[in-house]
Amino acid sequence: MNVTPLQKARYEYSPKLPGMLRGGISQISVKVGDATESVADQEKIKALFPNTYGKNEITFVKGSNTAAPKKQVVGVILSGGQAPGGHNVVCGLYDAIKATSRDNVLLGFKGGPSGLIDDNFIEFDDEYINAFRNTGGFDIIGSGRTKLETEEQFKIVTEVAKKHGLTAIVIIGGDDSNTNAAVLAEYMAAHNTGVQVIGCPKTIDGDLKNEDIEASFGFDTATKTYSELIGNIERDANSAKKYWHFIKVMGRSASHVALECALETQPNICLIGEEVAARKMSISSIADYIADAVEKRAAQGDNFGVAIIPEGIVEFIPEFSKLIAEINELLAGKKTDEFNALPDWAAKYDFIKNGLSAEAFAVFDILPQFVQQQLFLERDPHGNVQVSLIESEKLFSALVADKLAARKAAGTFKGKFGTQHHFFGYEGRCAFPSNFDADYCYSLGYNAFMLIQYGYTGYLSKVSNLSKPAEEWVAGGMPITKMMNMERRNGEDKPVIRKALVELDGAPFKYFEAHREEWAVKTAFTYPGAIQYFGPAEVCDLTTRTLALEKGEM
Ligand code: FBP
Repeated sequence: MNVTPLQKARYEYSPKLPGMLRGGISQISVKVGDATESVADQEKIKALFPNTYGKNEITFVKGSNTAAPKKQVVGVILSGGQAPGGHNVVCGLYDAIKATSRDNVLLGFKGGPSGLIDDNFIEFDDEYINAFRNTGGFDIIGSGRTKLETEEQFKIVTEVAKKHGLTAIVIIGGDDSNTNAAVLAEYMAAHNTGVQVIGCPKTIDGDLKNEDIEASFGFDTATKTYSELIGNIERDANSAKKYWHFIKVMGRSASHVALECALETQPNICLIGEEVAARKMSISSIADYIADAVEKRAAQGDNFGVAIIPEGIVEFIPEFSKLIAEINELLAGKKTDEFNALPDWAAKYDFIKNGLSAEAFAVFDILPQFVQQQLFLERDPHGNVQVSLIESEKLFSALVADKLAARKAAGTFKGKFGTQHHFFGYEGRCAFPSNFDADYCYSLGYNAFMLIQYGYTGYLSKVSNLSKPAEEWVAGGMPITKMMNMERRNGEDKPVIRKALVELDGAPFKYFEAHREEWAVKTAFTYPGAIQYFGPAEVCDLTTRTLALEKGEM
């Protein structure tokens, strides 16, 4: 393998562990905390998880290791979208396993959860692992989005586990994958398989967090990567002074990524989906809001700016969600064929006009034609509109252009409005993990093995106090059932980990809200620059603004 100088230097980096996990496995003892309850729907969750519900919170402390010695054969999977640091979770797990006994084994199941079903695996050794230390990506074993959730799948996993003599499975994933980890843990316990299941909190979207999990890994690196790029664009905009840049950033179900990037770069505009939903904003009112900033800046001679748009924005706009629901209905079943057989867009447009309610059609009709067509062309295997494929950065720049044209005609807007569009998503998911993510992930993996060694199952590896130096981090575990509630999913009531949306009364949003009016009109851009891996801690080990604000440290 060709190795770049940075890659080589990162191989040598020693991730920092929380103080209580330092000094060797034999010096890690366990402190059992309080019994837990789920965040809501306690009786229902308890009934669904009779073997794993209500377990105690766990913290590791310095002291003699009292875990009963046994040979450990652990299987690990990476699940869902890539997030920087995933390799280090595997490395931390491997190092803890091997530090306990060289006879212990770590198997990596390939291509995500389906690797466990297909029994597609490799056994890790030092040489293999060393080539992935402190690097980005999930290519160490690959990832996938197959869901492990049916009884049939659990039976197969049990067979695979039996074949390899697995003592534990570690699932590295987001809220859905860890919900499934909890269900698998319950199944394994109910069937006396002896297989423990431990989860690790991953997702660049930042929406797997709660009072126990302060951050999902990957959020730090991904937002720093996007913020570097946004800062560079801001500087370009401020140099050339001729474009408004519309930048979409990843984050389908929550706007944490957009918010963090805004806190890092102080753009003129940043939309927050949760606020749009709470204030029931319409497409037109959002376009007006942006156009107002363009007009005010133009009046002071600044015909340039930067607007950040979260990937999932359209689903937060109530009238847009209703439109999508009606389109899905309109094309259900055989009607898709009927629609596709129509000769041209004019005929299709008539079909749509006749099929939608007047309210939904009014929304459809203000969309630029390329978005109207995207709504009908890009469908998922179930025939539903793929909202994530809608180019919302182009949608809003087109709507703002319409608004400004009308204002120009009315004589209120006298400036220019040249635009550029960007989508930052995949650029950040496999970046070399920041020191924070490298340390956090390694600690999560190392800690996951401590939970296994002490016999716990159905727990999420928990490392907290993250805004402090790693020495002061606190390592332990929390029963996944504690984070669950019942939600309606695909027409059924299901126990799930509650997804964390941006809280409009939380410190990060409040900070943004207090400054955005000024940022909208002034050129208040800030330029974070590239992630630094070597150098002073105040530059290299900085966590996110979101975390600092949540912890009251900013
Ligand atoms: P996870 O929730 O699995 O961590 O993935 C998040 C994400 O990166 C989103 O931000 C993005 O919308 C999505 O994955 C893209 O998915 P895909 O890789 O399937 O295109």
